[in-house]
Amino acid sequence: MHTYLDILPEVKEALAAGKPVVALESTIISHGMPYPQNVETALAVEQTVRDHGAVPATIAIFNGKCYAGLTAEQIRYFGQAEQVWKVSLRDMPYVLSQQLYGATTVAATMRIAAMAGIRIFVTGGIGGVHRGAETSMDISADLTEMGQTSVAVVSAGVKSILDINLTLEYLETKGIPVVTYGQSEFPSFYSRKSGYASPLRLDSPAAIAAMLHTKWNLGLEGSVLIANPVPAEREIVSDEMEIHIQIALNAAKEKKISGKEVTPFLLKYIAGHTKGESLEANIALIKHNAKVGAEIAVAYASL
Ligand code: PSU
Ligand code: MN
Repeated sequence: MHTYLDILPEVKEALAAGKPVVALESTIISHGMPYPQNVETALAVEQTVRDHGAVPATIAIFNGKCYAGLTAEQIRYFGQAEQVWKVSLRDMPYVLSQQLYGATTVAATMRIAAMAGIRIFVTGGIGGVHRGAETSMDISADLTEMGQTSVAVVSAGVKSILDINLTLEYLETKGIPVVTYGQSEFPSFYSRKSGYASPLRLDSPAAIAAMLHTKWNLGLEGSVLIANPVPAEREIVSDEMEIHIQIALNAAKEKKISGKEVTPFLLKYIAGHTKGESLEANIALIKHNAKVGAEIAVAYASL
């Protein structure tokens, strides 16, 4: 495994000393947000993790290796380069053996975090079951990976470009606990509401860390989805967002967007048509997730 894994010295030292480490993904940098906000956000998120007592490890692929921990210079590269692959699990062997630059999705980031020994991972939103999946079968590999790899994921819930109800059903099928931090309703990324009750609720990082500890000590492999609602002052009401989502879904259908391009297309389209308001919310919620994720990592490391 070490042939394919390179851990940044600071991250390696923290892991060896049992100190809290938080993994971060890179698809959000290269395919989820425009430049320069993507680079600013990635660096600010790393700083937020540090400010709350943990060591950040942004994960990506290049030179035939998986990197757990990037330098600021490498993050800047991923934010600007044109030829960066969006790498989910199925793409890993190709991108590694071809020595390409790869930004990792939730699924691939989780797997590399697990290889490195990192247990807590912070992102904005996970992939899930797409609307219309009954016929398209478009279900993100993020969900299957969460069913088998023991890395907890902190996100702002599930984005309403997806079918939230079907995503919650799929998480249940895969045995993945879904716990919302501090409220009883499951959040939907831009909004604190979704119309669906959260399967579980916990109100402190310590309680969440205790649940992770219990799950993995029981030998129950797999992830826990920790849903952290967007800060109230940055919330975008669901009805407003739904209009933009419908337009984006229609545009995707018209342009025959398929496969791995669907999610980046929808994200870009919506960001472009909400005059940056959605981008502001996106940045705010991922920073908030970084704070909560670091607090959970600190609590988990103390157990
Ligand atoms: N949702 C977001 N922002 C993102 C993504 C999803 O709000 O950046 C990215 C993540 O990297 C996630 C990936 O793992 O999209 C899912 O892609 P797909 O639906 O093709 O599995
Ligand atoms: Mn898909």
